[in-house]
Amino acid sequence: MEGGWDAGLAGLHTRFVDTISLKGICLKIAPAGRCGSLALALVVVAGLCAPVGSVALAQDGAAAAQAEKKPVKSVMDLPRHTYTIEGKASEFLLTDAPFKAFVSEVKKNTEQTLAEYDITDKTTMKGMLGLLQAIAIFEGRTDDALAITPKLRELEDKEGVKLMTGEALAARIEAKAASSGDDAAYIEAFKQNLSKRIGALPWEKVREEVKQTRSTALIVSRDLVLGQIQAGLDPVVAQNNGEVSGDMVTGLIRMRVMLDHQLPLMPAMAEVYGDLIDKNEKKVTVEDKWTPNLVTLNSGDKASPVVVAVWDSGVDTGIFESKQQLWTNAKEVAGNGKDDDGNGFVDDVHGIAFDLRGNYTPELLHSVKEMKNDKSLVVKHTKGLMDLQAAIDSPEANALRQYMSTLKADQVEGFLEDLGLYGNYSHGTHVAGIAAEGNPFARVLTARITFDYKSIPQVTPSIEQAKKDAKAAEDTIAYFKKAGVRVVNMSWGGSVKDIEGALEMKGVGESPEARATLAREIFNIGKTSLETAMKNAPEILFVAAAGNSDNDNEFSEMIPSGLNVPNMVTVGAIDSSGKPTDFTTFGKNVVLYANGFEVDSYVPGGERMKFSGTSMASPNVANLAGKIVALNPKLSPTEIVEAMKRTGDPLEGHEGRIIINPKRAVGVLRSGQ
Ligand SMILES: [Ca+2]
Ligand SMILES: [Ca+2]
Repeated sequence: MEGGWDAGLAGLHTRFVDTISLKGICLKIAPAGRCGSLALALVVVAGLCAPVGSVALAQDGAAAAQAEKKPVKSVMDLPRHTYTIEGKASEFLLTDAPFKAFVSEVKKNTEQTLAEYDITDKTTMKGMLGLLQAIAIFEGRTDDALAITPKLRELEDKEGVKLMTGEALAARIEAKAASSGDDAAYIEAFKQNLSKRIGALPWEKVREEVKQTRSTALIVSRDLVLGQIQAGLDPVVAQNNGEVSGDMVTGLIRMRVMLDHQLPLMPAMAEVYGDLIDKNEKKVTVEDKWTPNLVTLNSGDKASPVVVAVWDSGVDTGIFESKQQLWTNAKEVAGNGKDDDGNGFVDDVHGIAFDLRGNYTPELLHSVKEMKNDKSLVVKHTKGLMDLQAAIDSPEANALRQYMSTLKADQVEGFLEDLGLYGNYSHGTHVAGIAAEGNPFARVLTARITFDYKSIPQVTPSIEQAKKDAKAAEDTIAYFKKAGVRVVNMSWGGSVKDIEGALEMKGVGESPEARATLAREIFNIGKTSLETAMKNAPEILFVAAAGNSDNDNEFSEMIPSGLNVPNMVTVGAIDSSGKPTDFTTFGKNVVLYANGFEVDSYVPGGERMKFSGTSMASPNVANLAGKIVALNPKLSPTEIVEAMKRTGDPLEGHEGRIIINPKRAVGVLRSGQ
C-alpha cells in the first residue's frame, strides 16, 4: 500500500489501493521500499529523512573493485542479515546501549552490502542510503546526514519527491543550529526555514507530496508509531525467539528517529504545509487534462454488450443491477444452495468467490462482521482519511484527527485492521464503478479473491496452499472464458519477497536463506499457473495495476504486474494533470498510464468516495478496453492495446509511455477509421 502492502492470500496478493492504509502507515514492516515499513514511509513522507553521506564512501573510492562486485538482478539477490532483539521490539526501540549496538551492526552490514554488491535498482539504493541517513541522524552525525541528500536526489525520478527530498531535514538542522537549545525558538525557526524552502518550489510539482505529508503530520503520534510496532513486529520477534531478519527490523531505526527528532516538529510542519496549500491552491490552477478526455457510450452507438470481469475483493452487485450493467448467469437459481447449471459452482448468479484459504464461496461481497468498531464509524474514518489526504477539511477529516489524537498504542491494531477490512469490503466495488462508468454495454462479472487485513497473516504460506490458490486462479480464468469475458481488471498483486516476509512472520524456516528458497518455490507455483492460464485465454485482455510502491516491478518480481504475457497490459497512475503519481510503480512493461489519483467511484451501498492508487488507474484502462470491444468486438487483445497506444498522448518526459485518451480512441472507432 503506498502502498499498503497488507499481504493476503498466503502472502501473495495485495490490494493496490494506496490511500486505504494512509500513505505511509502500512501494517507490514518490510524491506526498503516507499511504503514497505511504517517508519520508512513516514520518514520519506514527512520528508525529514534524506539519504546518507559518509558511507557512500565505500562505493565512491573503489572503481577498481567495481568489476568484482556481485551483480544484483532481483531483490532476492541481496544478502540477508539476522539481528537479535532482546525483549519486545516496541521496548527495545526505546533502549539506550542495546539499541545503539543494534544500530552500529546495521550500519556495518549496510555499508558492507554497498561495497560488495553492484546494485543498479534505484529503489533499493534509495532504501539503503535512506537507512544510512537515519543512522547518521540517530548517531548525531549531522554533516554525514546532510551529505546523503544529493545522492538521494540523484536516484529519484519522481520530480515532486526529488524536489522535496532533504528539505525538511535541512530546515530542521539549520533551526537547531540557530536556536541554541530553546524549544520554542527551535520550532519557530524550523517553521520559517521550511516555509521558505518548500514555498520556493514549483507548486504544481510538489502539491501531491505536500498534501500527503501534511495528512500524515496531522495524525502521527507516539502511540500510533508504537502501536504499529506492537501489532506488526512484537509477535514476529516473539515467534522467532528474538532472531529477526533485517527486512523486519531495520525500520526500527527510522521509527526511533521519528520519535526522537521528527515527532516534536509535526504540528509545525502540518501548519506550514496547510498554509502553503491554502495560499497556492487558490492561486495556482492545476489544469485537469484528464476529465475532458473521458467519453460516454450511449444508445445511439452501434455497440454490443461486453462482459468485463472485476477480479478483485468483491463487488456490491446491486449497484450495477440497477444500472443494467450486471452480468447474469441465467441458468443458475440464486440462493438455493444448488449448482443448478452444473458448472461446478453453487449459486453463481453474478460471479464466483474464494475465501482466504482458496475455498469456493458464493458470497460476492466481503463480510464486515469481524469489524471491531461500528461500520458507520469505520466508513466515516475512511472518508476522513481520504479527505485529509486531499487537504479537504471536512467534518469527517476533523473527526478522524480528533479520534487519532486520543488513540492509545494498544488500540492501533484494531483501528488499522478495521480500515483494512473496510478496504477489502469497498475496493472491488470502487474498481467496478470505474470500469463500468459511461458504458451501458458493460456487463460486470465479479470474481472475488479474499485478501488478508491482519497485521500478521492469518494463513501460513505453504506449497499445499499455493497449489490450492493456483487452482482457484485457474478455475477463475476458465470461468471467464466460459462466460465470454473480454476484459479482466486485476488491481492487485504480490511478490516473492512478500511471501518470504509472511513465512518469517509465521515463524517458518530455519534461516533467512531457507525461507528465501521456500518462498521462491511457493511463488513460482502461483506465477507459472497464472501466466499459463492467462496465455491460454488469448481472447481476453487482462489489465493489471502496476503497484503503489514507487519501485521497478521487474526487479521486485511482482505478479501479475511484472509478467510478460501478450494479452496483458500493466497500468501506471498519473494524476489529473498528467503527472505520474509519486507512488506509482514503474517498469519496462508499464507502458499505459491513466488517472489513479483521487478517483471518484462507488463504495458498497451506492455512496461515492475518492480513492487513489494504481488500483484506480487500471480500471480506467479496462473501462476504455470495454468500450472499444463494445464498438468493435472483433478486435483482439493486442489490437485493443494498439488502438489505445495509437490514440493516446505521450507521457511527458517518459519516452514510449502513453496516457490513454478515451475520447479520441472512441472517436476513431465511431468514425470507422
Ligand atoms: Ca452453477
Ligand atoms: Ca443455485
